[in-house]
Amino acid sequence: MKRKRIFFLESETGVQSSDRSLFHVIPVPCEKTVSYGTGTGRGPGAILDASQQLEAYDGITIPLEHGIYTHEPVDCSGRMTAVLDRLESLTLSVLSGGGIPVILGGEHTVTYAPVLAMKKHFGRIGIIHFDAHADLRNEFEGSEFSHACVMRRLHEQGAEIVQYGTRSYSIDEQEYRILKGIKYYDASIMNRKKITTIELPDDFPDDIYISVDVDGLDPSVIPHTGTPVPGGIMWHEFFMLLDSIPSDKRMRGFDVVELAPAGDSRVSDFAAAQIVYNIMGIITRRLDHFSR
Ligand SMILES: [Mn+2]
Repeated sequence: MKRKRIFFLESETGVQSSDRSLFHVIPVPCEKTVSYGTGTGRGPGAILDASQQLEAYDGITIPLEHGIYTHEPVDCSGRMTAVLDRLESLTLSVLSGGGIPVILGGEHTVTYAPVLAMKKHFGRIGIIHFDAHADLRNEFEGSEFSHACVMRRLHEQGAEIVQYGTRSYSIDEQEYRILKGIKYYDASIMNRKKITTIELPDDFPDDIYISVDVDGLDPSVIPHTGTPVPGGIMWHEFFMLLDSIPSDKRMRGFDVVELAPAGDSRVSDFAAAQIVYNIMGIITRRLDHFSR
């Protein structure tokens, strides 16, 4: 049964025009290499449904005034590499129109495509990565394009990465981080040192992409995800971190991935939708700091 097309926050905006919208929401209902709990393929639909309950006013401004357009969900049939190719070309077309791509996953593997598109478009790209997991494995369960490998593949492609909230990873991943000088702030370090601001290396790219695996947050905030891990980032702490991103950095796009909707509880779906809208708010309030 084909799902009725839903637009992000359509309840407030109606359907906005594509070429006049700053934000281009791209649903990617992809679930191919999920290893534990399933359901992340239904994540984008659940976020779009929950977005109808958001308030247009986020407590500071009205981010939707900059325009939010929701694309048709990306065709996730066939091989993972084919899905990624489709997503990369759509992201490139959004970027060349001056839009900000907002990717709704889906498993974390989908992050590969928009970041590659950003790298092609901007030359350099830095990823601020929120996750319980490092996603730096060379391969996982026989796949190099597993959700557990996505940051490794991107680092190999020259993307620069800083990780926040990590707390579950292998010794090989840790060795890779150290070998490659990937900066990370594990949840335990953040907690012990009371880290509430984002610190980026001096030479970190000015163009940045934010990748939010919802399991980076604490399961008390977002319980419905494939691989929940205790001890994550709390709600207000998360937005304090995002607000602290240095103002000379340009947030070029972001994703929210790995939501696995429960069906009988809306708590995680709504939290994920609110994260999407709050990040839009943070981006729009920083637009004065740079010309697009
Ligand atoms: Mn994760």
